[in-house]
Amino acid sequence: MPGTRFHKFDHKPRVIVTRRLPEAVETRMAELFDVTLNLDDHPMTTAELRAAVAEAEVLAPTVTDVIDSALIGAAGPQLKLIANFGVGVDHIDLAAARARGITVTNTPGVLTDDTADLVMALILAVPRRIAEGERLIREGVWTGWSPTGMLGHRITGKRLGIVGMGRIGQAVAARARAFGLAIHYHNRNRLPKAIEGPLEATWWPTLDAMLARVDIVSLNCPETPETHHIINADRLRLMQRHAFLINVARGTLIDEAALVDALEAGRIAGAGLDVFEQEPAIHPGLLGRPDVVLLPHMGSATFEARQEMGEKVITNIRVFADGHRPPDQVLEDY
Ligand code: 8YV
Repeated sequence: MPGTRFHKFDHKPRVIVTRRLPEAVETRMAELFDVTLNLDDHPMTTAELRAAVAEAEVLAPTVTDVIDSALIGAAGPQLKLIANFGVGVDHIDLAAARARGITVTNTPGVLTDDTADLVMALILAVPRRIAEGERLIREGVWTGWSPTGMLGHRITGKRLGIVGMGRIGQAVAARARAFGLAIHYHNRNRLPKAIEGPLEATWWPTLDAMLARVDIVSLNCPETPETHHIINADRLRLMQRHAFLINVARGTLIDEAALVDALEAGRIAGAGLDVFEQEPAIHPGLLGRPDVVLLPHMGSATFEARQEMGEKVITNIRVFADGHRPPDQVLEDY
């Protein structure tokens, strides 16, 4: 029967948090839970994570923790909830969690606007060469204005192709409309007219067809087995030579080696990347290129978002410990 695994805790839940969270969040957690914090914020080793899941009733991890089937297999029977700090859960083996009866929650909604803002920042930064211009000044090599200096490409009137039209994709579309971009999107399902209409958005049932027609591609889908390397060498070949690729979702959506090849061969015009295949390592072929803008996974990096993400983690733990379905449960009831 759905939901039958929820049971009320008769004590403060034993919570282990894997990274430092905003101070107010940690303070509240210490009031509410029997909590262990990671005061020096080091990414936990596998051995430390194994020790944590052997002891915790609730693990509060982040994107830097690999919660794979081996780790879940090492969990003691007391581990009941993985309350992720972040919306993406591709670092957690959901099937393994489900098989062990462990509930998984995330923090959707509160980082949507900030992440969409960063997409717009990259949509502006790459075609308009903003980071390159900034470097020119700092390196002391700017010799002054010239009629043909630092020319980039106009945004207004171009076609934006959004891959994954969920919360963040729609927030990108709303912003991009205000910049005069035409909205195209590829999504498993077409959106209702009530959403498509105001955005004047065009749905493409096949990604390949859309890639060949748009000027800027923004990846806004989660990483899943279906979307892994969704942008590979073949798909990069479908893109137009003047097109730009923006990714603030997950680095593993792109075959990074294929992207470097495409940039080197001039098959696409540039890329704006906030996420990478092997974070924090960056493909060396990207580092020296002037046609890419590289950011350190900072889509949700605002004080406001990180505070609200922490509040969501707390709410999910409290509701779960009270014996109810937590609001941001990732898997269906089972
Ligand atoms: C977070 C993110 O910073 O929420 C996500 O999925 O990628 C980022 O916004 C990170 O995941 C925190 O764990």
